[in-house]
Amino acid sequence: MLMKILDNVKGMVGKAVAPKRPLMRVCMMGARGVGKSSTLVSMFHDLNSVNQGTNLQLVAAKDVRRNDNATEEMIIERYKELLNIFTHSDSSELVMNAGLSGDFETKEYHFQFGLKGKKPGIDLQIKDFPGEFIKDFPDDVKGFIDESEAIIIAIDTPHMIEYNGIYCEVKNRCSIITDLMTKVLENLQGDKLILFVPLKCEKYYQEGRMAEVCSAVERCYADLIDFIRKGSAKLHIACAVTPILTVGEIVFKDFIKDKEGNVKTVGEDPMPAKAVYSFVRKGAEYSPQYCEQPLCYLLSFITKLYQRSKSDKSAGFLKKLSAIFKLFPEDPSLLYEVSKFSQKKITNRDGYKIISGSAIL
Ligand SMILES: Nc1nc2c(ncn2[C@@H]2O[C@H](COP(=O)(O)OP(=O)(O)OP(=O)(O)O)[C@@H](O)[C@H]2O)c(=O)[nH]1
Ligand SMILES: [Mg+2]
Repeated sequence: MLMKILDNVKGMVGKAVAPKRPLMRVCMMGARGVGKSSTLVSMFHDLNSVNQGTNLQLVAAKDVRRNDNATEEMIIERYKELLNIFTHSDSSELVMNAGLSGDFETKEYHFQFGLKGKKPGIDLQIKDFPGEFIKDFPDDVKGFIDESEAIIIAIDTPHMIEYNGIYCEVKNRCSIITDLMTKVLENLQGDKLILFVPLKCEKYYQEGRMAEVCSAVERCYADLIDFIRKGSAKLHIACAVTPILTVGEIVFKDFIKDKEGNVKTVGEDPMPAKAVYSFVRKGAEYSPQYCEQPLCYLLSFITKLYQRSKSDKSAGFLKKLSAIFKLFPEDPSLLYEVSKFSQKKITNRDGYKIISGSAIL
């Protein structure tokens, strides 16, 4: 009897101390309808193409508690919704009302990656909350920022650029985001990667205006960027502008106008009632571009921090990522492949720019 109890206890202890896979957390940040969820779908719907030409394998994780493929199913479902944008591309010039519907609850997506043919080494969790949360549940959002190693700030580019940017604040809520981010960064406990990701920027890409998009980000988020560059935690924050073409072959045309020819607006702080997009050609197709870049940046950030942790005694700061740093010495080939993948990152063209922390990017 006693032996049996002891055996059970041993089993429990064994389970409790079983090494957990290191976890990296990413938070999609942004106001209502700027394109957070669409970006996520474009980043992860085609894992084969992410994995192509590398020895790394990124897979959607099964939810072990519920034993289902929630992440994969959510991505596939939303991918279909996103494709609806192109339903009439063979017969119409204008993009009809289509695409993703807004979110009302926070969703978590789980992935795992590691070397091809081996057990996954690292868990990746992405949190996607409804844009309304930045106003209605700021403490929750601060919690998400705090717990995440990487924050992707999604930006609606036409609202940022058109009409001299007068609709940027009302759509993108730069000042609320700046406020939330700085409050968390003031008490930074671990290193962070912050990516500003301008979206819906196909028009500017085609017109060769991506440098202008990047400058607009620097202007609209000047206070946050200043804080990142000069604040006490500057050595621990890596930050870059990394635009993505979420859908491709669709360009911004204008905001819808009223009879007098003025931009039709809604709400107390006037926001354009509707943005009008058009297909670049008959039969336009879904063709996202640069969607792998946030991942390249994330992996680059991790490998650089790891290298620094070996030489730098301020490594106490790195405790959040220490599980990954324990993994790399045990598995040098994983480190090699991760850093190889990360070298695909773009740094100085098409609106890409490292803003701060180049030593850890
Ligand atoms: N034309 C165009 N439309 C896009 C693009 N990305 C997203 N959209 C559309 O913009 C709308 C909002 O996108 P979402 O991805 O739902 O935005 P969100 O930030 O997740 O919004 P909430 O969940 O409501 O906070 C959807 O109708 C999308 O289909 C893009 O790159 N180009
Ligand atoms: Mg959403």
